Amino acid sequence: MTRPSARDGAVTTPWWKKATGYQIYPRSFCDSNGDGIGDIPGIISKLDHLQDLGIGFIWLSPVYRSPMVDNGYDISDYQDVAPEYGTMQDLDRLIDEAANRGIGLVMDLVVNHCSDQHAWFRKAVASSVCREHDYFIWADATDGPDVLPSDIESVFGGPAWTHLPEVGKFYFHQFASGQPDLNWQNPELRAEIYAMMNWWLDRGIAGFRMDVIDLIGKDVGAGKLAEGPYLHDFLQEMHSQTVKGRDVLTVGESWCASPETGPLYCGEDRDELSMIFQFDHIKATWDPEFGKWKNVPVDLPRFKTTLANWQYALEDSGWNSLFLSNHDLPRQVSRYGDDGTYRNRSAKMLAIMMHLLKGTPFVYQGEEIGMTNANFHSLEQYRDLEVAGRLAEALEKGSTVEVFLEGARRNARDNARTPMQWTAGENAGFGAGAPWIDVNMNHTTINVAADGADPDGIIHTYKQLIEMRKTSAVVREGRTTFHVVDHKQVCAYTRELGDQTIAVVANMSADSVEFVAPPALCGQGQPLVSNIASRHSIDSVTVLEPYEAYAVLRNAQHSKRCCHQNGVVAQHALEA
Ligand code: TEU
Ligand code: CA
Repeated sequence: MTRPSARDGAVTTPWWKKATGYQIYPRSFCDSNGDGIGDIPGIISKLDHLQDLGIGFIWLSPVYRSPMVDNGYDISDYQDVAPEYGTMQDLDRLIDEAANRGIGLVMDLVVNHCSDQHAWFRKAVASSVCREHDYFIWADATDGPDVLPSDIESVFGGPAWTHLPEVGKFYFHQFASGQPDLNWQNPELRAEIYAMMNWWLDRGIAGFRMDVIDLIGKDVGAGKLAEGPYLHDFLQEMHSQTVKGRDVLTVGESWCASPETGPLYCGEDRDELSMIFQFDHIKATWDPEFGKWKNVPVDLPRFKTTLANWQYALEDSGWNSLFLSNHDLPRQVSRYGDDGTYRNRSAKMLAIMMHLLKGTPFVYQGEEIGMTNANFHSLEQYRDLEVAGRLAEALEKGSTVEVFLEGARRNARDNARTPMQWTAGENAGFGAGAPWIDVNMNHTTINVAADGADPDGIIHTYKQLIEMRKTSAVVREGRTTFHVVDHKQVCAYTRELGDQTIAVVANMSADSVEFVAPPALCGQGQPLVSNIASRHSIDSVTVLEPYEAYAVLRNAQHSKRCCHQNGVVAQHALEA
């Protein structure tokens, strides 16, 4: 295990600032027994791929016991593994086998809500006077079962309240009705959650990714849900009761965090989280009215502004996570690049653009080989409960099935959930049986075996970037400055530390661009990484090829003279 021990005492860079994470969506990663569902033994069989990539930790989407209404984000037992994914023994073996390869395991913690099949909820429904009843959020049906307590809506469509005749009350659920919200106001509930977290930490996991953590401090009566009044008190209490003194990573998912509130979660003096997943740069590309269900082109200046604002907000205290993809988002090459002609080049461009920012990068399974959106053509191919829930709503709002399906093709969550493409063979090498969701037809050309064997494969750029973060202080700590934020095609920034500067330019468009660079970007240096041919300089006028991206490393003397060293030398210069 490369994770340094907290007992060393020395104030060093935390391991997670040098590491790149890799998200596994277990249902879709690798199926070891042919039942069509990915599983833990399947993950173990692919650990060499992750080691080869150089990643430092896995974020494992939920593998707990669950009725799988929302693919495991509805947990019925926090201290057991879903039988379709394996056993606790399998999970312990995964922790060990990953550790043998220097990889930590970060578990998904879903504690804003649980499943309606969890023993807590069953007891809560059976008796209004038991301890567990107050673990959930109830409202009296004063005006009868048809009059909702408030007009709060579920994220998946429909009301956030469901009436239970056997209780005579409504319970609150911000997601599906099978995902009742937990009542964080109850101290006994919080103590149970902390005990559960410690039980996992004692098993040797490397930390937690915390699902919708910005929702736990809610005040439902006041309608204050995200970033509610109790959020930071709870996060500080959680920290002191669980991770304090342990050398682990915590990353909280917060759809509502802003550059103003971001430092509250992860500022160095806050004792809350290591970092958060914020979504400003994702939401910046959605339609103001129909959200992701109506396709609109990416507004690049807006997108860059959000990335820049977050780099600046956490420059001195706090830490960014860096990602464009996860199991809830479309494939990044399809959304921000070109999944046709320029797939290989634009996938590398996005990797270069994101990985050279300050923060901890997260690679979502398949991103490293440029996997694309699912390309589903009928409603029947979708598996996600969100699609059905949101279709009804879009129609009510006056949208059409065609517009909705086009939006879904671009942005539905299932785009990221098709089986991992390992080979060109049957079921893309995912498993022997028919997978639970259709395999992308393009697996015959886009797969791990083909990409890895191609010297020009996307994975090699990922390896290079992941290695740079381990070895280079300027990649990790350099101060970020964005340039030409208003430019409609080019993303450009510099990172500075001591006498070293990394300058990055990325043409995010399918056009060749005559790019006029401001003086701060210009200069000779050493080629660090590129997706076409290596370049030694950014000139005041540079013609960038479609989706071209490259980075140049300069140090004090480079600005004066020309340099003819190659990328290998540059790598050594980084390490110095
Ligand atoms: O996601 C939070 C969430 O709000 C997303 O569902 C998102 O809003 C949606 O994709 C936008 O349309 C987390 C998990 O990542 C997600 O998979 C779960 O479904 C959700 O929480 C509930 O646990
Ligand atoms: Ca299986």
